[in-house]
Amino acid sequence: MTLERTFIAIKPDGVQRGLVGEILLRFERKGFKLVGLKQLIPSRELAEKHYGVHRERPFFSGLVDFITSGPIVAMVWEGEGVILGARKLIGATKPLEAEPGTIRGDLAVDIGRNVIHGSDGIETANFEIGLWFKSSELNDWNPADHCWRVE
Ligand code: IDP
Ligand code: MG
Repeated sequence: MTLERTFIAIKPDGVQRGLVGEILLRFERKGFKLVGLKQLIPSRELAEKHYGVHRERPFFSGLVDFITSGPIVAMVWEGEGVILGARKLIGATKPLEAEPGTIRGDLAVDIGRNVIHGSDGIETANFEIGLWFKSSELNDWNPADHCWRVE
């Protein structure tokens, strides 16, 4: 396993439903490290770049409408294997197929309102982190309980 960073965003439905704390808790409790966090209403240009791979899909414009409809909480989390680990915490894209215990499995039913985004691989993570954050918005720091974590 290598030390990685991944881009995670709580989508407008998660913010509107008051799920920000619940979601942050799951990542913190797991043992991942928060290195960047901000709330913003994404521009259409930013949302279209973020979901560029889905540009030809029928749901694309509705997805961009939704993502730009209100504040999202954008984050970067760091840890060993955090990219796949975060996808496991998040659960399957279709919330009804997501396992109970996952964020989508516990908190959502609709694929168009599935609460959270997570990068799906190293290249995507690097692209998305660079798209949403300036390097000055990301912090290198060592948790005070560092010595209790497995090296
Ligand atoms: P992911 O978020 O699990 O990585 P992707 O396949 O990358 O899933 O799709 C991006 C987002 O687009 C999904 O989270 C979901 O909100 C939306 N989406 C994907 N497929 C559909 C669909 O068939 N109908 C409506 N929205 C969809
Ligand atoms: Mg995806």
